[in-house]
Amino acid sequence: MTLADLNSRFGIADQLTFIDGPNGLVFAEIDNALGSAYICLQGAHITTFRPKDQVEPVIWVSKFAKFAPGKSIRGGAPVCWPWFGAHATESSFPGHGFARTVMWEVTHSAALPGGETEITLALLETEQTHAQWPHKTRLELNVIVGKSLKASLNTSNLGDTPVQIGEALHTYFQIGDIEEVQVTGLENTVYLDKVGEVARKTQSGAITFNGEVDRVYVDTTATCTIVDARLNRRIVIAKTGSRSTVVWTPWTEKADKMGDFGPDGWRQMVCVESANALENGVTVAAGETHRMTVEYSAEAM
Ligand code: TA6
Repeated sequence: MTLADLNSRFGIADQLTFIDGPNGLVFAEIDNALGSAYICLQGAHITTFRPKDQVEPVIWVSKFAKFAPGKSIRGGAPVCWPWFGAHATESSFPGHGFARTVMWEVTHSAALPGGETEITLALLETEQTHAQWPHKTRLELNVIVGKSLKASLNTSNLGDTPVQIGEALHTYFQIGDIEEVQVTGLENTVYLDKVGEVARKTQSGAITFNGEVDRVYVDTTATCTIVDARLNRRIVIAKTGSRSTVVWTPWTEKADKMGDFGPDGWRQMVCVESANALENGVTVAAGETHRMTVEYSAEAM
């Protein structure tokens, strides 16, 4: 669909416009009285979100992100699906699944009565995706942009046998400085610590950061909060349909190796990812739909 077709079918005056981005990538630009966001049609990738009452965006995107076809974008809210992390058996398959690097199509848009803007995208399956995922499923992302950002990642099983998925909204949140924030909500929760010797531990108190952190918290439906003293705000991360939360900062060495954080971009982000990972993988029965939802909001401290 051309840009003109997208705008005539799904554009909304003064709220939603489709624009050309770098390297032929197409973006939905959402800007209403309550908030603004950009969503790349590749990966249905929300690249940033800012409530109008916030100076700083709530969602971080790297100034050195590679916006290129087939490449994951550093930052935003990458859709990890239909597996999280490395594929269970195929090391050649992409980490975190293929959803974030393939094209999606717009299927719906609406101006909501409360002033929010809604858009729905669906993953476009190809021979390549079927080669990695030989199941009859449909994946949709519904996004509502307002004072908060709501997203719902919906997996429908169109086949006649159950399918097992892993998933995450691998969201990078904008913060003042990683050494001055803490994440609350996961106290006393068991996690897999992926830094150094992989081990299962239990969270004691709030999460603070003074080095690389890469943890998959399991069996948790908790709302998490990023308490940011420097930006004098809290970012609240509420979720449903998710039993894992991943907390990640690459710190300097890993960020440098990844090459798309820039010199110190890692200081201004922390990932708090609503997920279903490890033993929290989801079995979607034939004919059923599994929904994982998040709501991101910012409030003054
Ligand atoms: O969610 C944390 C994590 O699994 C880390 O281990 C690190 O690999 C990160 O995701 C980023 O992965 P990416 O494939 O986006 O570079």
